[in-house]
Amino acid sequence: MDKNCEFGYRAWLQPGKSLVVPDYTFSGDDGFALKELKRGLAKMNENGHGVIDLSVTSDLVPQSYTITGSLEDVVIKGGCEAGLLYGVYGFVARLHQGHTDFNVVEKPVAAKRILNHWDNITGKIERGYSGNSLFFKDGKVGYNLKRLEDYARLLASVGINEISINNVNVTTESAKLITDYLPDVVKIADVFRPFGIRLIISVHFESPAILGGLETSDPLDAEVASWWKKVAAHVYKAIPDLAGFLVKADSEFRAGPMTLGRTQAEGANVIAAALAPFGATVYWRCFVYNCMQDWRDTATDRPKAAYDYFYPLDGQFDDNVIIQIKHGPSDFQVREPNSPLLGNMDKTRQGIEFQVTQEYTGQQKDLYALAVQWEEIFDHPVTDKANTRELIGNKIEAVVAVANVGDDTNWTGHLLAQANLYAYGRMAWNPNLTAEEVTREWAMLTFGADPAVINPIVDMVLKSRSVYEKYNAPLGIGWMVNINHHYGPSVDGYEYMKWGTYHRADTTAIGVDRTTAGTGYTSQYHPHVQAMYENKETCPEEILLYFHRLPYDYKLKSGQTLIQYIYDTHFEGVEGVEGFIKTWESLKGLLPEEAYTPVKARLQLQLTNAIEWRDVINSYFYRKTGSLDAKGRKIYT
Ligand code: GCV
Repeated sequence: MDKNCEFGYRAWLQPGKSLVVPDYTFSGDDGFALKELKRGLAKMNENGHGVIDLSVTSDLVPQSYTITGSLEDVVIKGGCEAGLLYGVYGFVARLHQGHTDFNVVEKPVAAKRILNHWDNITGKIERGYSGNSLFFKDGKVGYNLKRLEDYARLLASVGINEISINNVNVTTESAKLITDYLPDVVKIADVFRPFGIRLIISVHFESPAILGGLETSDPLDAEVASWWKKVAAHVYKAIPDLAGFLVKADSEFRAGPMTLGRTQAEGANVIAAALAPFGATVYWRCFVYNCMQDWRDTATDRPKAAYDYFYPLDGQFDDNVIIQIKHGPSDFQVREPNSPLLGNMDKTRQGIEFQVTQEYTGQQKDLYALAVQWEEIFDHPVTDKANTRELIGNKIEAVVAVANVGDDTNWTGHLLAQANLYAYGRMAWNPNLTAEEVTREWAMLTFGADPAVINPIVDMVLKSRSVYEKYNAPLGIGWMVNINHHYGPSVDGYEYMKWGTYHRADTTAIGVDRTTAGTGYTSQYHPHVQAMYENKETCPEEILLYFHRLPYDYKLKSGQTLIQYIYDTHFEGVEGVEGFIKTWESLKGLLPEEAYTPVKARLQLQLTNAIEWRDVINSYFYRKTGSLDAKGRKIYT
């Protein structure tokens, strides 16, 4: 690799060349964790002597770890090999953050911390913004072994413990990962296993027909059931610790049980029955909606779909099915309420799905701190008793996200997008961590401990979600993007299409009334959550247009009219990006050139994008309303 690119490649696992640690001797467990520990300490400076004792103990619960003692005498214990490994990474990370005394007790809140890759077997990545797949190349499994190991290390260091390797949009070719290509998947599993990471394979719902040559894939057909059993036995013989299968069915033109007159539960259970003997899980996605809506139809409301399909099936899913619910009812927009399915369905196991890849959030050209959004999502109430954070580790046992990596040297394209991957792992491990805490950790591990460098970077990253939101679609309305690639503004791009994503702006008002007087979406929530959204006064203002149709002269709490709010935020968004550029320029000379220059270039791209958003949105609403900006700024007419 080009020497100049090593910084980005190492991401948050920098060697810590300026750190001073004792010359350690090691005792206890001498397995993989010790190897990783030695690697983590390798480039640090030594002074004096110290000892580190490593052990796996049944006194701790699996995956947990403790670190105790002082710099010269450290004891790291894990509840299992993976727990010990997390302890080792946790210890090295704490050295980078200047810790010298250790009294650490760590246990992941969510047992399953999962990344889904939307990698196609062609080598391209659906919604990928940082190069090609790390797993596939030219229509086959194809990877660079060293690179996969380094990737596994990055993921394990933040506690990820399961990954799906192929896109949920499974093709007839990628369907063969459970048959013809299985020997190659075995090799990938071998790379990730020492890092405590188990693989998941996305499977095609119609595999019995596509791969098995059966006439149907009907889940209630006996031959279909026995086909899944036979294939599962074959797969588990090859990869006994495979975590399970992931399925996208009846979604976006993909067949599924409903196509065959069966329920989502019947579809999931036929696969679950085949995986059950191996203790494996079916991850069954709930992203099911009518993607052929007529825009004239105002009765159908897409956000209601997942709840309508799944809620009545509570209690019907087998024990080894986890339903995987996108965090919001739309599709990873900048601002959405939480899905009303979360925490509901008492008799069904649940996972929450996020997107680390920045599909609607700037595509790793624009800076966007997902951690800030996740913190808000965790704060949102979903049931009468709990917010999402409180459900994780209880009702919600899996935290899942779509990966943002590819074969770009720095993994994520935008160097600062590494913060999102880091934050995802840390917040899945512990959703009580704040965006500020994880961003600071990431910044210190990546750029070193100098506050003059770290503080401005942390500040800028934390502001980036709000800045992006300001120049994007206003107040939770979403979707005003280019319909194909989802980057950049196209206000009516989705408006007359079949996707069920309408803002319905006219000359007097904008938004869809989703209250009980409107589409009734709010009634899917628990009563006090419903009451909050139902009423304009109590609905959080930043999401007002998700729930309410409002006139442009509607007065917000600040006293601004809605139209003036739209103008103001769009000017402010551009100013925010200009501020980022200034901040970044102030760091010139303090950062490695390899970090400084490409990030500067991305910030310039972001500025162009923000200006485009500002001008398109402001013109659009000026033309609709004829309202001038109260502050007399330039709006293109
Ligand atoms: C993998 C959105 C994305 C699709 C994605 C889909 C999903 O519609 O644009 O690329 O498909 O979500 O989550 O299944």
